[in-house]
Amino acid sequence: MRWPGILEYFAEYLPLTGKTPLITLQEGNTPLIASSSLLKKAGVGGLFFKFEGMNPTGSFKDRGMVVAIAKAKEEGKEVVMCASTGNTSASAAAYARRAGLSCVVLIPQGKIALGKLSQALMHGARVLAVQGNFDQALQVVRFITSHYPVALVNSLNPHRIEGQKTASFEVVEWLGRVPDFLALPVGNAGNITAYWRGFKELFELKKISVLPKMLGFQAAGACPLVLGKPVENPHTVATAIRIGNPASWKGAVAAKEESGGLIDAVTDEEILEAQRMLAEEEGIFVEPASAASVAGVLKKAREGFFRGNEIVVCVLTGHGLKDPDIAVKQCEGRIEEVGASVEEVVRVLGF
Ligand code: AN7
Repeated sequence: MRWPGILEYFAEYLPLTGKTPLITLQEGNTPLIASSSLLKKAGVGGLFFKFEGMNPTGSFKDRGMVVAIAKAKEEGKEVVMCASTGNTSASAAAYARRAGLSCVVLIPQGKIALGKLSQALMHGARVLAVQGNFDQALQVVRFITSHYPVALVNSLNPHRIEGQKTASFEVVEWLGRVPDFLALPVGNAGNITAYWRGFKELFELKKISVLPKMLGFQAAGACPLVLGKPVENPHTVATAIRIGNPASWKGAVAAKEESGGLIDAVTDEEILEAQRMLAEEEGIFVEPASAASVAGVLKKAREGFFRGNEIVVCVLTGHGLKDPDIAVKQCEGRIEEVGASVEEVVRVLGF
């Protein structure tokens, strides 16, 4: 059967009306991949990767964006706008074009990964590079979208959260049970809010009888939820989660507290190490921010947090091709130069 995308497949769980245009790029239905090698390092009963980088624009943002854009179109909006560390802008630009809307994105100048920038540009968005960070850009966007006829498509838009919660439905459906722990990177905190809402909704509908514990991981240089106060100048190699004052702060704290989970920080070194391990040992290429979920689970495993029989799902939020610069920079020394002859290549390989 053809996968129909989020709006059709999850219609009964979404705020759709008869007038909502059912746009789609066939987002959702992403792989839930069983870990082989990292499972041993984590020392748990089961470790699975929900690879959201397999969505049409390469990140989880497509699930919520398709809902937000469809509702903006339904409401007669012609322009949508967001602030973004990159993935939201790529998704907004693609879905806006799909729906025939104009798109304006505000990105922190010099701090967005090349793949994401290329997407926003290619999909024809107006790209404004703001001389400031994400948090400042979001403040501008919030003001403009509440004073001008422009639809806000950041995750402050409740339709974004509604769409993103569908990932938790897929986890339960494909796993055949509720995981004991759901680990994910946290930036603006929309996604942890959305997953928790999804699980709670299934619980209230009596489709599941237990809830997972939510494990959120921030970068150590951008971990306001761990510190309990905003970070004015956030910094991390994982530019996607370089956010100092998350919009869904309350949602993240509620997810942590209600589920009995935690929000912790991982260093840039731990993030990059997890990114390399995923690529080298599991064959899965994710962007640095996405590796924060795995870095976090490995850190907790070292601390003796797990008993050993738990089922853990790590959400891998974005594809590795989003940020080729960081990837190549880590491996540059491995490129070997060689002459264009059989003898040369045989010599270098030592055959
Ligand atoms: C790969 O695109 O905030 O906690 O503007 O791109 O829901 O913000 C991206 C966030 C994790 C954090 N992983 O999710 C944006 C943006 C990746 C991301 C997050 C983001 P939230």
